[in-house]
Amino acid sequence: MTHELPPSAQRVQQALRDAGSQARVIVLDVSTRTADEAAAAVGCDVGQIVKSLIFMDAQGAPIYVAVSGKNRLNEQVFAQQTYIQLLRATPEFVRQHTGYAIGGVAPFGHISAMPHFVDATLLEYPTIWAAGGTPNTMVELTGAELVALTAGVVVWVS
Ligand code: 5CA
Repeated sequence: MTHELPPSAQRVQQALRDAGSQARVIVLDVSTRTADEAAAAVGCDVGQIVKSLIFMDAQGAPIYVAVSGKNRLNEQVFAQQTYIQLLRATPEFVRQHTGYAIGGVAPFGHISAMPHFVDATLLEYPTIWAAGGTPNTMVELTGAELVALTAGVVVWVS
């Protein structure tokens, strides 16, 4: 129930509802801070976990990339498709632009508008699981819904 969600997770739930999504953020009683922990907590393949990675572009603007939990993003492969050079972000940069702490970054409800990219691998599964705003909340949705809700550009990341 929404009123039981922590504030960051409520923000995710509200963003989903505002966008017309039926997806529901759930609270787990174990850590979902890493992709492996998240997969174990919800009982899915690690490839179904959405790693929400925040980078900086060459101008210092935030970029969001949703990466399958079984993939490691290769910056060269990404740049070949997008012409965007991804630079590592600090935890402070992540929080400043998303409003979420690392380990709980959701694909929705960010403080700053930013371009979204989605790993094509995530579209291979019937459903996927993303962080719900905190390191013990998750939300299940389809890859197509992730793409539609975030206006994400689908790319290969590895
Ligand atoms: N809740 C889980 C599954 S949805 C989760 O958030 N996983 S995650 O992969 O999206 O978040 C952890 C990611 O944060 C790591 O993959 C890593 O890219 C990034 N990260 C971890 N430590 C740092 C750090 N010190 N600075 C910047 N990014 C970091």
